[in-house]
Amino acid sequence: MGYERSLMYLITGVAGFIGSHIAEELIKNEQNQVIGIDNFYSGKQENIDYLQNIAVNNFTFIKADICDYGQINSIFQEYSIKYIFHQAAIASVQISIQNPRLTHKVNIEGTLNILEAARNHNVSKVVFASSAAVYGDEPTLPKNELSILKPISPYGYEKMMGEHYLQLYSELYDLDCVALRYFNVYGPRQDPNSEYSGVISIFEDKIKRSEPLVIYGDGEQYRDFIYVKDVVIANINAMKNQTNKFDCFCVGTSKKTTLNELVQLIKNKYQSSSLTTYELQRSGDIRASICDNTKLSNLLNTSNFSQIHDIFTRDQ
Ligand code: UD2
Repeated sequence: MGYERSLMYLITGVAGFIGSHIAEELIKNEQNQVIGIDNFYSGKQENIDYLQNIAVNNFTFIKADICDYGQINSIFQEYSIKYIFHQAAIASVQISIQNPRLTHKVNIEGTLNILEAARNHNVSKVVFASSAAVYGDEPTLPKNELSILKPISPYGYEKMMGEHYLQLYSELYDLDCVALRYFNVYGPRQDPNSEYSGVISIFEDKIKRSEPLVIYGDGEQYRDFIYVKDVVIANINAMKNQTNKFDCFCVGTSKKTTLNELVQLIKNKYQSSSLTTYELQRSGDIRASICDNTKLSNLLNTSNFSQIHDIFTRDQ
């Protein structure tokens, strides 16, 4: 291919929520060549259509499955990929509990396939979508990069294993690797249509349909909600900035929002009078989740993250 290898990116899971936002940011720069892959397990064709519309001949989509090493290897043979954002996963705690063999295959073997392709084709750096799920319900808060890992679902365990594989590849094969532990990510294009979708997308969808909002538990549980555009900035800086051979960052805002506060913010935004009902706490629900993002703030050279209060008092 006639492309400049130094600017060739691969995004796995490019049709998904976060992958499509990373692609959107990268293709704004015409110097960047972006290859995106997805098997549409949860990704959406409409996200690919959107990216193809805004790209200036610098975005190539290939339908491919990270579980198929032959297919992945042939993409690396064709394109001189230098940087990988590995977002593809089955990102559901509940599916992992129901079908751990399936999520193991995608989240661990699929990740290993990407690392193997990276090793065999001289990739410079891999940035991996990890998750706060690696911490499980170990109660010490706020979480930081040195906090104890105690996953309580196959999904959390698979993300932890993914991180361990990245660390091994950095040590054994000199591949630069970064794991980003996403806290609760929200923003445009998040799919509201599953029972286990992000709570913000579910609540916004329900308000638009004038349906009642359901809070599981007393609503005083809290999360560290981070806007997807800040997650994109974290990804791009983790890729471009100097990091340790293997490095890891908590990707959150260090601010907590309770579910009750969230409901009020969303209702105010849409001037909605939708009912809120309270139901039993969801099994396996974690009461509190918040990170200390000092390390990420140092990487980004700012502690100025979008705050949920600001996002919900202006248009997204
Ligand atoms: C997040 C991640 C999950 C995993 C986990 C690790 C998302 C979407 N999920 O799960 O992949 O990493 O963290 O800890 O980021 N809720 C309601 N009503 C609803 C939906 C949800 O009250 O209609 C509550 C839910 O019970 C929970 C909170 O909202 O207390 C957040 O739920 P979530 O599914 O958005 O995210 P979470 O933190 O359970």
